[in-house]
Amino acid sequence: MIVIGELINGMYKAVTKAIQERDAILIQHLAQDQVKAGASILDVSAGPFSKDPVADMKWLVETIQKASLVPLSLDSTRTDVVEECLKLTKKRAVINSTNADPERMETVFGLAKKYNSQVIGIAIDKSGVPNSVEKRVELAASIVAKAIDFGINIDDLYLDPIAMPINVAQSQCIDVLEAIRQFRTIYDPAPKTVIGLSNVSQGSKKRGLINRTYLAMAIASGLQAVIMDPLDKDLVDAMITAELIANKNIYCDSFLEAYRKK
Ligand code: THG
Repeated sequence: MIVIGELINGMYKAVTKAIQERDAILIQHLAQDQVKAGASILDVSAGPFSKDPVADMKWLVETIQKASLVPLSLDSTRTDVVEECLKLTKKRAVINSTNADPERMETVFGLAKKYNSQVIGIAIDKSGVPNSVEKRVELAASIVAKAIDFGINIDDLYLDPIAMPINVAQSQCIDVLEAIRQFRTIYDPAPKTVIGLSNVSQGSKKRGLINRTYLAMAIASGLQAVIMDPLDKDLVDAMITAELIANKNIYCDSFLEAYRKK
């Protein structure tokens, strides 16, 4: 499983405060702790409340890279912000994200070619989040087609069926799992699949339980990458166990320790 650490995001109040106060230490600890816990990519978002996303995101990228040279997932709806950050990243970055809007795909895949980055393509368009599996697959297929037009390597594309909060869109939770299965059949070789796991429990009680149960089910559906909190030990234990049951690793009695040593 490719773990993309979600914690450097202005959606977290403490992170918004650290960005405003330019508290590099807090951000650098979040970066190092997530990498130590198994994240191989860090998602970076200044969040919806940033008044100056260009300056805030550039500061985050530079601050993180002083502490850890880990690939970054540049999470911004603004492509000008993404490009400024792509100029700074020292490792191959992930652009998070394009949707299926033709104009946005042109811009994002153009940036991916120019800066040799990977791309997350989210199955939404101008009319918003689809409410069926079929629509999700149709949008994902249009993203794959455009990526191929641009000469993007299929291996460098992650498809995201967009996980929705269970308290507002309960029936879509199972649709997202079915979309994960079907996305893998759009093209051969198959693009990778990813979800923003914590979306599912936003606004709910027992968030940890919902997150780890959903992740186990998504792994059974073939999920290969996940944006999540790697510091949630119970979640990581569930992920390791689900991957073991999915026959991704060889069983031994100390399978949790063995995975973490890798
Ligand atoms: N797909 C892609 N990118 C994404 C998402 C996705 N990026 C953002 C998001 N979804 C994934 N990251 C998070 C980060 C935090 C939370 C949820 C998803 C979260 N934050 C607490 C909350 O809102 O309740 C913050 C609480 C606090 O202030 O401490 O849940 O789906 N491609």
